[in-house]
Amino acid sequence: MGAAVMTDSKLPIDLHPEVAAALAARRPVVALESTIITHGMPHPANVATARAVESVVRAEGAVPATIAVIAGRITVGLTAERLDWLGGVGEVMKLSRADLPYAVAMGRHGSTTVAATMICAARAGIAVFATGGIGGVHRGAESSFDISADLDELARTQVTVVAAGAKAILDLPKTLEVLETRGVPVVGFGTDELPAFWSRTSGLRVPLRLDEAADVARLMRTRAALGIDGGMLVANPIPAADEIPAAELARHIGAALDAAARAGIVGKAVTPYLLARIGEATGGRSLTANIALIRNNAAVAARIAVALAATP
Ligand code: PSU
Ligand code: MN
Repeated sequence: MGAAVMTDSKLPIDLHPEVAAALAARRPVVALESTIITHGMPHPANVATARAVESVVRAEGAVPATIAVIAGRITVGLTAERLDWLGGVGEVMKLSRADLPYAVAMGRHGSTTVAATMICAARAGIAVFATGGIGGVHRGAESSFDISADLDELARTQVTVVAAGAKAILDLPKTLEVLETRGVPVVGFGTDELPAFWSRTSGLRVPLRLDEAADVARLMRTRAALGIDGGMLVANPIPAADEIPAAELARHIGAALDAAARAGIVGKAVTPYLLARIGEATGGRSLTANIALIRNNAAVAARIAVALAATP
């Protein structure tokens, strides 16, 4: 399972030897989250996708570091055995900033959301992270107050997150407003529009645009040089061949939201519930699109990490 490397004497964090070696040599590393494995996709597509995403990162010349909490230890870079186990184990905690320390303190297993993965990546010294889509402001947040902790984390933790925007089940205009308010740069990668997860377009303009991984790396260095805390969102649209048109999805999203309301789904259960309902409603097409977009994000994240490692 790999020797433990303690990066801090008090922090129970284990870096996979390959990840530790890459970080020590300043070679490119990409963090990957695990909530998408335990709560975002059905078994066994979840495990196959997690493996495929790691391969994509490797093919671009970076080392993948999938992050999860295993028996209270923050594990940065899962072995193949552990990835298999996590994908099939069923009930594990979905960890965000609020509950990551609980899982560590109590020796629990947990998968890390975007927020918790950012925290762990930052502690390990990993600057770039790929996911599918970040959490954001939910529709009806004006009454439910449901706003993902991912947004706050982007505002405070210095990790660059490559995602196909925020998940289309959310209120995307409000999500953009919160990111703007909290000073999080939202960079369209090769696009002027905020991608809408399964679709390339949302009708919303992104405030910033970059077309090259090297320019994203340069922006990261400049932010660090300015002493600006917090991360940034690189919004990378799903490849055109894999997208589901937004108009077609709108119906399914509406139905899933209605079903969630009727079933009284709240809190952490909302996003996994909606993703599962939309998967059923689209006959698995939303899952296929989700797999395509996360692979695409992993490739871009790896290129950014490579560019970052190349410039002193
Ligand atoms: N990207 C995906 N599928 C997912 C997620 C991201 O393609 O399931 C997860 C991430 O872990 C993200 C979480 O942090 O969904 C958002 O959950 P919530 O809305 O409860 O904050
Ligand atoms: Mn929420």
